[in-house]
Amino acid sequence: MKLTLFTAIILSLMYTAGAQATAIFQDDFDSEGDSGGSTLNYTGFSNWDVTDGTVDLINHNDYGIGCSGDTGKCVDMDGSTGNAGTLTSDVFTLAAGTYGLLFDIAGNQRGGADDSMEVMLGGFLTETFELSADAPWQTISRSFTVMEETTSYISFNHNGGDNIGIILDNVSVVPEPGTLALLSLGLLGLGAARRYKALV
Ligand SMILES: [Ca+2]
Ligand SMILES: [Ca+2]
Ligand SMILES: [Ca+2]
Repeated sequence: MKLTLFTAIILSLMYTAGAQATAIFQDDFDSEGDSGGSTLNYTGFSNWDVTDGTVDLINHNDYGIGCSGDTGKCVDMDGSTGNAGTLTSDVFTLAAGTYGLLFDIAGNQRGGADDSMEVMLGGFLTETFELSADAPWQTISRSFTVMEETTSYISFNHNGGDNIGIILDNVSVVPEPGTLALLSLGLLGLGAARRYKALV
């Protein structure tokens, strides 16, 4: 009986930790540009600057490109000027803790050579992704830990420039129940276990 109560307390604490995971940064590109249309060499992003080259804003199913979730808009990271783009996000603040960077990428969906794109989150993450043209949509998820409050940003830097690039959608940064949260859960659990033992 008491063990069940103990389990319930821990589960509710874990649920609380999960429920607090509101996004620090989130963009699905769906409200960009003209309603229901694509824009080649788009620069009007709400949460991003095109800091090098060009990118195309794609409305789902235009140019034979399907966006993530088969709806809305997404970004062809190699625009239409022969110089692939770099998207750099607005700056956001990260308190100390563990976070997840999540984004959806797919191959260019139009054939030709493999594409390569470097993804960076401030000084915390850097990774290069190589995708064949027919690579299906996939959600990439990477964790990183911030030791003290800082500002940061995300950048996606596509290599080359043949106007046919990796497709990007659904970028977010979310807090994870990190080391500190797990540690405090463990201490609470230890305390509860001690109290339970004392009652036996
Ligand atoms: Ca989208
Ligand atoms: Ca393009
Ligand atoms: Ca290409």
